Amino acid sequence: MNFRNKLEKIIRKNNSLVCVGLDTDLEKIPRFLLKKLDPIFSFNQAIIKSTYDLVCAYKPNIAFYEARGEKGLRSLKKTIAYLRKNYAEIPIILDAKRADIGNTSGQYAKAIFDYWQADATTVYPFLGHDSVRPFLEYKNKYIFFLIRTSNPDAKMFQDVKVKNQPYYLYLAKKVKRWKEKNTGVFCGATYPKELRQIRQIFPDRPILTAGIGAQGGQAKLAVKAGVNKNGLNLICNSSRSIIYASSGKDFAKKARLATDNLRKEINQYR
Ligand code: OMP
Repeated sequence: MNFRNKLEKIIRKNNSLVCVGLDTDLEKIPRFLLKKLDPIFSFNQAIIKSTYDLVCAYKPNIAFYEARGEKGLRSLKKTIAYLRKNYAEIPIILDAKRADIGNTSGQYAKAIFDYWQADATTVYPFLGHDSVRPFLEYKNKYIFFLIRTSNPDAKMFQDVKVKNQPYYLYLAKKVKRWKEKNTGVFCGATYPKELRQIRQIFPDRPILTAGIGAQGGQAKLAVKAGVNKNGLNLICNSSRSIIYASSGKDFAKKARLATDNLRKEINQYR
């Protein structure tokens, strides 16, 4: 099943637009887990077991695993294998934010889709179509183009005027004309006005957003701006405010509560 079908199915099944970000940092996980053979995997496994029926996707950010070298990469591999084996209906977005010349992108795409077995990933589109083509050739997979990032300094370059409009809008319109359709876009939840503009350009494509929670984005504004006309196809990632909801023995239970609270809040505004 391709990413889009998988996503639409799980959104309906779990009645959820919440994506839990598996941004697992050894410094932040409950101390008692450090006794385990693979603390990062044990943490992820517990979070997944406790939230799988409340989410529409999981998004591990590869930086958190690469930062720990071989050990971290092994934890990521185990996490993805665990998801594939036990919760195959839930899409995995491997957040890797790649961008390079086509020849190198081909290797990035191979790594993300063939080796890591992700369903989707994040890519910067601003090098142009030839740079992203190798990703797009994976027809059953999905690519989220970063159009408007969530950080405070996003304005610094993304608001620069290009042909009488901010660069992020110029980029969104250009990307829309590319013939491949296995693409969605990313816009930070911290920028609801921009999210609304981007939804108008892409009336029905899946949009990935992040920034609700730790970065101060408000669910109400982001959801109203970002869902399609059927209240679907907005993937709302939240990482720290869910996975670190507690640093005690009850961390998985508290993560479930945080996920469910966010799910309910989002559903109120869909
Ligand atoms: P929290 O702020 O802890 O909820 O994490 C947000 C996650 O979304 C991190 O993995 C970020 O790297 C990612 N993200 C952003 O926060 N801002 C962006 O502009 C883009 C992303 C992303 O591509 O997911």
